[in-house]
Amino acid sequence: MYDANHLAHRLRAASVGREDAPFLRHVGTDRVTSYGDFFANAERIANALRRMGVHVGDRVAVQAPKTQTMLELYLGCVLSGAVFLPLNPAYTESELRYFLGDATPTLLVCDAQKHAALEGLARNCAVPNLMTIAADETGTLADARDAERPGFDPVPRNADDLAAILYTSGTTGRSKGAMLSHGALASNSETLRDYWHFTSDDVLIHALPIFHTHGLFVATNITLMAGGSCLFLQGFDEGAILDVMPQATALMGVPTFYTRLLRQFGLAYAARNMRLFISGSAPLLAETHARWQEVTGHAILERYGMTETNMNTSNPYDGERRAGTVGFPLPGVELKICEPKTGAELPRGEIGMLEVRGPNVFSGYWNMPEKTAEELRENGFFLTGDLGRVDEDGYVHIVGRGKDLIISGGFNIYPKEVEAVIDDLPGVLESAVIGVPHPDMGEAVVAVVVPQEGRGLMEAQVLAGLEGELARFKQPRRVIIADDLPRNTMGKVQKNALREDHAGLFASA
Ligand code: MLC
Ligand code: AMP
Repeated sequence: MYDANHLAHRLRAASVGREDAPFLRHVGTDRVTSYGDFFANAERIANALRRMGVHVGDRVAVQAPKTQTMLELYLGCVLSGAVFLPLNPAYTESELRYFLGDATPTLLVCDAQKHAALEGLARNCAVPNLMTIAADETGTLADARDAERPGFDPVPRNADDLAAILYTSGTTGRSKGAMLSHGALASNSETLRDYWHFTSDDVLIHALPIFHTHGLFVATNITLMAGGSCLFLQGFDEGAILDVMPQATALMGVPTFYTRLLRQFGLAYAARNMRLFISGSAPLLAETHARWQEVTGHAILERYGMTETNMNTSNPYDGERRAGTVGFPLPGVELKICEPKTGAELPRGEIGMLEVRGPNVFSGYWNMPEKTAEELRENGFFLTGDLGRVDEDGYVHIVGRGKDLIISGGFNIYPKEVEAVIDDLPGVLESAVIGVPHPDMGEAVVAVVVPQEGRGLMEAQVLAGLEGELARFKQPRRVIIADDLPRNTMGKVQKNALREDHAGLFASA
């Protein structure tokens, strides 16, 4: 009955007739949510959305704790033709203001604890509806859902229709809303389900956030499409993951998950029934790959993706999972290595910019046609901003980034955005924000700050100035006060020199 709705149909197909099969097993409680209950609740939410005046194509922004209700809202949006727009709960009010102003949602669903604080903001941004989700699954959205009946005729949507907008930070400092269609999401999850051999027997440890591609579209969509179940954790907790691992078959995580789990006693025993460990969102060190194999006997399967493209490449399921590589282009995905300036394709083995094309690629940036034109070629190839090469066996290696970007614990931070806030602080002349190696987060944010002449400036003052302005994960772990910034003859700040100077900052952290 979901046939007319491209994505909903594909998310539902594997569980039709298996209403009692478990979808979510809530870790830390005895609660299990069946497929039947999950979809019935999503239909109730779709009814509630219609009742509050959310129309086809309207944006529904969500900044809420990781809950079943939030997943039901995602599905409710898909069913009703609304556009799901999840936001990191770490974003501050000033960051949120930008997203609301840019996306003009019809509904904002926020954390119940922030309702009072956000009422004024929602009003100022002319958001007509404000509802809540609490970490314990209560809230006004749950009340509205429970007041409705299940049963909803899904709004017909085809592959090109918009399903979601995910904001990704921009090199210029302004976040861009990546528009993801029903077809892009559905095709990528179907490809991954098959490539990674997910079936209804799988039990995935789900400890990732659900406001990003990795936890929402990769982890959740694949499980739904396979008809399997998730051991659902509200956040990352290495002890809890180890406890539930014997009941699981698969784990998806960012590299920090793996380095933290390696520190746990009993990992080898806990992992004995596991089928698959997948890593992505940031580079996995070859050292972590080797250590994991030594301890558990499993070779982590590393894959490479982006908000704009979903997943592009993956190491093989059956063949060699080669450490330090992200494997092969997925079926249906074309990948070229190009000369960054001209876009000319380079011969095999040379380093250049990765460009990708396929049904997985996004439809453009929300309200930013000029940005879309810069990054998405007319022929459909997307300029990833990542630098890489393809080796003689066809494995793709990511060797660096053409874009000035820091990835800390799987979250992206654009230095430009942090520099802009620091430069506005009293007493600051200029700043340069860099990523330096960090044993836990992969990279950590460090700011090198030059005070105005005659002004004394302390690390603590700079950090205090950023509170409330930037989400915690974007705030520098260290601030270095310097007399000046190294520049080349063109006057451009030499970030490589700064990265080298401060490379050892967290060596023993
Ligand atoms: C939390 N903090 C971070 C941080 N996460 N700081 C920098 N980078 C991060 N990633 C802050 C907290 O606010 C806290 O600040 C302090 O660091 C310590 O927190 P913690 O308790 O150690 O962090 P924790 O809650 O354990 O989170 C770490 C983490 C989490 C790695 C588990 O960040 C995480 O789940 N990351 C996954 C991100 C993700 O899903 N990315 C996928 C993007 S999609 P304080 O000072 O308040 O204590 C994508 C495409 C693709 O990239 O290819 O997949
Ligand atoms: P995001 O914008 O959050 O989607 O992050 C996408 C970026 O994460 C990519 O452009 C890469 O730079 C990086 N990334 C994702 N997966 C990997 C990986 N396996 N190895 C290296 N970098 C990765």
